[in-house]
Amino acid sequence: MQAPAPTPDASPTGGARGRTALAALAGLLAAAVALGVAELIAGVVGVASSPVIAVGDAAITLTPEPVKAFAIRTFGENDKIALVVGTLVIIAVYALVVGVVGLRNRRLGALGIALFGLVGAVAAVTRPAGGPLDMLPSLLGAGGGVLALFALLAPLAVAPRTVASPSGVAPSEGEAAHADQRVVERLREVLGSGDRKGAALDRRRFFLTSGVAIGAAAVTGGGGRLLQRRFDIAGDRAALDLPTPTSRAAALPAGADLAADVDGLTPLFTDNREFYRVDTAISVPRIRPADYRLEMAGMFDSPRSYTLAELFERDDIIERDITLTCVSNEVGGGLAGTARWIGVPLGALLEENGIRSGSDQLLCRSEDGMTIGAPTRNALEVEDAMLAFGMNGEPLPVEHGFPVRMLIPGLYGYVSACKWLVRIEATTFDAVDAYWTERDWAAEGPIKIASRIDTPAPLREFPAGRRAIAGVAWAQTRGIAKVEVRVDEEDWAEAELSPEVDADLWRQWVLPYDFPAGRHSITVRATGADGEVQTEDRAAPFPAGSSGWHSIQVVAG
Ligand SMILES: Nc1nc2c(c(=O)[nH]1)N[C@H]1C(S)=C(S)[C@@H](COP(=O)(O)O)O[C@H]1N2
Ligand SMILES: [Mo]
Repeated sequence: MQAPAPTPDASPTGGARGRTALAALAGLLAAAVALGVAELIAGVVGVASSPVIAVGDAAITLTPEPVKAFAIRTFGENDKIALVVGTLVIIAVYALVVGVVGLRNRRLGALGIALFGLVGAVAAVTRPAGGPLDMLPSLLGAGGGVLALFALLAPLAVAPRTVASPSGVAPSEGEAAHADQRVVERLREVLGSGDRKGAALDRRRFFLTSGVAIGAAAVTGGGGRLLQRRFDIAGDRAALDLPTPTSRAAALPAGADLAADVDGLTPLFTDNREFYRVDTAISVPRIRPADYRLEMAGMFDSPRSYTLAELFERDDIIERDITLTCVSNEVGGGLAGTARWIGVPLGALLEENGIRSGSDQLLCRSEDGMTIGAPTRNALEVEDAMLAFGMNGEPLPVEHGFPVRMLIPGLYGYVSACKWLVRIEATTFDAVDAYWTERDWAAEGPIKIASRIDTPAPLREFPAGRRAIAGVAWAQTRGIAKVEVRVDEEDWAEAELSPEVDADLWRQWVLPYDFPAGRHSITVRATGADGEVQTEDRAAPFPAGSSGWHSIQVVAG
């Protein structure tokens, strides 16, 4: 018995040019299917896991400052759109090439799409809040893309009419051998070089498959976008009006920000978009303002709950400048930032719920279930401790805890700065461990005094002569009194400090220095307003925060 072989209904060869063009189109459609499937999965996993968004985010993070500045200058508010369009154009060009390569070698084509998926997956999982699930859209999308590519390339290189090899074996075995041969033929068609001589081009099948691919891309992509809408709270956030604080932040003296005159020095206030971000959120919690409730529980005499409107309507709203620091910050690292925050005083709120004296820990719960254990004493006694909902003049960005987070000056974020805060349980350290404490980080995390050199950049070569050595120093709640700099084996020299504004705010420091040609080491140390001199003893961030002097090597040419 002879099964009919597939019969191409078009020209036997199709012409090399036409075939290549169709292969490029196949690549493009495969990419569309890949992106569509990825959007659909992102509709389940979370918006930020979409490869286009993740790659765009990564691109922003990896783009050097001058290029970013150029993009913002050129595209203004549309810089994000320009980035997405640019990303799509690059993907399209890449896809055209993958299609043509795939025609000659299916495996290479598949590899090209897999690589594309891998880039998306890595971008998604390495976001600050990235988790393993975030790789799914890119990986499954790439899987869909490979299938689409194979399906689309198959009609471009149909095997010539298969003829059963005559064999003297018994009919049943002959049939089996024939089936084997067809399987091999089919495999070759799918995996191997499809551009072999004599291969035919099945245009009708190609265009039918293309139609299916376009439909699949549109349905998955469109469906994914619809699904993702349920995550979107950008509109709700933008529509919020922050209340006017009854107590304003301390006025800034003229010339408060030394970064205006010193290239490379960290600005006094950190842009929300530049603000460091540390959290465990696989996908950022998105809480609608209207749905928000803050619940008080545990060791309170009269615990109650608050809507966002109730928090906004209070008459004790404060505005404060506070520098936030992460316990994971290495000596010289960038996990610190300063913002002007607006919120409700934490002590007053705890008192009005009748906090009991036996509580020494506030177990703060975030919408995603994460817990942060803050010492009750600091929450009550540190003057500017607050539940913040405003950051640098806007509602908290979603990544920084929208709509409400806690802040306690003087404590590292992991024991004080719970984002997406939905519940405060007054309890004790004996009764329960919070997330980080369970992982053996110190239960109480007072911020260690620290200083950092921002400029010159380490290992940088610059012309010999006068230039500023500058950076920031912080010791929240105590304040910075002095910063000293040592170049090579010289004596410590005192740097100029930015004006004292508030003890919770870091201070910038600057020391102009005449660099002779050659290699130099620069070291910085700070002294707190309480007299503590920053220790030279090195400690790693784990378990209670890093210590030691920041020291860099530079070369003056
Ligand atoms: N819900 C939640 N809040 C959190 C965290 C987290 O993982 N989840 N990380 C904490 C840590 S370790 C720090 S340093 C600060 C960082 O705040 P930021 O991301 O706004 O800079 O948030 C804290 N609040
Ligand atoms: Mo942190």
